[in-house]
Amino acid sequence: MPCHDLSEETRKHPCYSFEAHHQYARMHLPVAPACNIQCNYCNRKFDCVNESRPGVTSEVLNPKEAEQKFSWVKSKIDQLTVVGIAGPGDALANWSKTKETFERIRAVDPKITFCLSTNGLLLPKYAQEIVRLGVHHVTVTMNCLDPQIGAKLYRHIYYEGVSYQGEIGAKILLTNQQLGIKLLTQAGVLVKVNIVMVKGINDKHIPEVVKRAKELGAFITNIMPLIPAPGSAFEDFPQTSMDELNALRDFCQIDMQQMRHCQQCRADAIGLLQEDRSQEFRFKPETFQQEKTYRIAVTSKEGKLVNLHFGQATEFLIYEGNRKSFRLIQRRKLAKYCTGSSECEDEAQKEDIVQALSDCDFLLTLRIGYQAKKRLEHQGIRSMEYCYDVESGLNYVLDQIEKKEELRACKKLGGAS
Ligand code: CLF
Ligand code: SF4
Repeated sequence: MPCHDLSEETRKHPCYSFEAHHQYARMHLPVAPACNIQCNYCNRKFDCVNESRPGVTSEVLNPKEAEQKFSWVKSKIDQLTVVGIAGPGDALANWSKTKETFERIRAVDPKITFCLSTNGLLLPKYAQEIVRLGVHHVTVTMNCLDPQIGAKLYRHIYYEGVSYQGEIGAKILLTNQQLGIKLLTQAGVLVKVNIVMVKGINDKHIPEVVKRAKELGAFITNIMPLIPAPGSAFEDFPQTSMDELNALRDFCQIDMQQMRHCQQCRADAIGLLQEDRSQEFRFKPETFQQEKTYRIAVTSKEGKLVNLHFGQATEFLIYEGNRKSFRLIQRRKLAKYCTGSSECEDEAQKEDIVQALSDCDFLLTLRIGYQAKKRLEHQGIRSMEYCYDVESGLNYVLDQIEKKEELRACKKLGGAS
């Protein structure tokens, strides 16, 4: 893309340009539920519609729904210039969903600017693909450079099928963040580095982080206050004071341009930064709910019955549909997840299989082991065990979804009374 197009995109990007934020709108598409790290300031389970902070959303969409919602919002908000994927988990931990969403949107709108936000763990792996997709604005949250500080900020990371804690985990994350930022900036992507300021943990270290961001070629840094999320490890920490935050921003401004108009948006935020309209654009039953479709991977020996263990499957039947009908859209050939005790140790292969299914919402299978189930959940794929025919199994999945939604609705009613 020629440079003047990039500067035009940036001029109209409400987060990258202070002048743009009063005029131009962005929408976040919450297609990325899974996360591969645990920051001590985050609790993504807590869904409060009045709350505004990253990681929170009132709904999770699949790529097709995201495309529908984009078209809907675009028809209502003329000044929409940016579509971003910012969770509620990590955009890259849900890569196939993120990618499919951008591809679908590009097919219906060749001009809209793409943006994504990530913790950076998988940036070295996906930087090239990000560039190829035409994403020219990427935010990486990089809170520190020192693994000792990182160990206080991150409970664990989940990388290539293994969970790491403490300084070892932090070191992998911090290394990948820096390498990933470099790969992006070298390819001409404008990187914004977000830094969460946690008093007593990384506040004194932040000027070094800003300097490093500059060396890596970042465009701007955005030092953000800690908002203590209920249920998170930092829930009792004090919220960062604006005076301290602004003093730090002023200090760091000497080295690097500072963003000062961030609203710490929800993962489903829509509209001008200062005027969130996400509630106005919640999925309406009459427009979307009936059309809500699911993608379900099924394990079957011959295609009629759900009669194969997840670990033994070499082919997954991929169905897409809703209550009205399901259609077999693909037979996906993959290696066996588990073929015997020795091969069961092949973590990379297991991870590849999970990644290859990451565009699916559910797995319908005869049996699945605890570890495999957890690993799929990390990718946002729920597994359900079943043992009759495929058709009734697909409906069984829908029944379970409806039951869960009813339960959630009852809980909300109970809480309000
Ligand atoms: Fe979204 Fe982030 Fe893109 Fe903006 S938000 S992915 S860069 S389009 Fe903006 Fe929201 Fe602050 Fe993020 S105000 S939290 S900086
Ligand atoms: Fe939460 Fe984002 Fe951290 Fe994941 S990377 S734990 S979603 S704040």
